[in-house]
Amino acid sequence: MLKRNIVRKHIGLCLVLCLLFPLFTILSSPIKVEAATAVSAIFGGGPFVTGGQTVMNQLKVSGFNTVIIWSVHPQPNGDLYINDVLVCQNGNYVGDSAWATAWQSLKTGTTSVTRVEISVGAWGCSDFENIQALINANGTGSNTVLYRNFLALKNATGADAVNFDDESLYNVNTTVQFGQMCAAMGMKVTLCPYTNSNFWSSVKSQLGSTVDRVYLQCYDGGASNNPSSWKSLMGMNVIPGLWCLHSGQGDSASSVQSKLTNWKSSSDGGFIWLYDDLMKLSSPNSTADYANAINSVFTSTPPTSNNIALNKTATANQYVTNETPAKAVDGSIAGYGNGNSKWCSDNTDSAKWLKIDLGQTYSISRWVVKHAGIGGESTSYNTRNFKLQKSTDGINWTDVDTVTNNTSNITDRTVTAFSARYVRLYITAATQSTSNTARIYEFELY
Ligand SMILES: [Ca+2]
Repeated sequence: MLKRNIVRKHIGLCLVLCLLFPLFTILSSPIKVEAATAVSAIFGGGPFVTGGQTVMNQLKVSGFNTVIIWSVHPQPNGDLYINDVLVCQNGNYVGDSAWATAWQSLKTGTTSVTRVEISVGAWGCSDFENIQALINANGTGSNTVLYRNFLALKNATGADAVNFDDESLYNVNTTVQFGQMCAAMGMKVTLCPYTNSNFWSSVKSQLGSTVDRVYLQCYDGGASNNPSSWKSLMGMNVIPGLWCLHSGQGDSASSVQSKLTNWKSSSDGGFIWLYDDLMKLSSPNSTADYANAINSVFTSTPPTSNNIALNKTATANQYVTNETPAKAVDGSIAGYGNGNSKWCSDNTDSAKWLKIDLGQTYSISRWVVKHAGIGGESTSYNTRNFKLQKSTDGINWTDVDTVTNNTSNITDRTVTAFSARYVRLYITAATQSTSNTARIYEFELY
């Protein structure tokens, strides 16, 4: 509990101090990608409040599918703060309207995010003590200030669940009543234990299916936690969490992937603590790299037997009538004059490109291009210089592999496995000569 407790202690103190000194912030600047069905969650503090739409836009393409804002602090009078910001009072959302709009955007449009959670509690805070006093005084009915304020926060953020991060009170009765209150307003409950398994298993047992996720802290005070043991205690798979690199400590993305692989049989995914630290990192430990590390453990990837580009959506910088982008992914190499199953681009664009939307994220480790010669055309038309590019949003591209001075009819390349939904063939020299016409009979991905 050391490191995290230090962080949390600051935030706990902040809860007290920030009411007087509204100066406390945690922040910085962010990063990018696409999600799988297993849980890939990211906790965040200050940047989720102060980062505005920019942070939301980066989360949407991060590859994380669950975003958890940490943390909500109920006050003795029922007011709700997020970190040091008053957000709900007397049943109304009273925070910044732009912030609520940004949060509501997380699950809309092109995004990897499918779920939003609000996390209550932290080490060194009196949040659950305050909840206990409010419930003891007023109950949990829909007319109580606690209910009305949480409902207002749910509506403002689009939250699907409330994450319970009690690290001090550990009162089963209070926690169960509060959980039932959250369920009554249409939210799930998730638990975030690092210790005190008796308490958490009692809460799970009494709340039943209202609890649909257990985020197990496997860092800091929970560093010795065994997901398999906790799975048995809780009666359900857990979602182990690790702390990203920070201050020369923590887990790299590849270390996250390795640990989660070992825990896979007890897990429904993984989570990363903490976006505030993550946003200071860069590749190979970017936000997207961490999301990919989690997603890749739980994405079953059909190995190399199938061409995943086959009949997927293809677009291009330009094409000649009847020689459409789709003909580069139709599985046919019917030759020129005999079906002519190629994409051809002959305008003046200096770079030609063919973009494939795979419809979902795949892990890819091999790519194949079949050039003009395969269709019986002059090999002088074979593509000379080109690259394989990947993207998680179909807009921003990263080079994966580069081919120069190709003369062959077929290019068949193996690359380090990468995850992407969008892949692009990017051509910088279309032929062996000065002719600027690209002719691609087939573009394949495995
Ligand atoms: Ca074809």
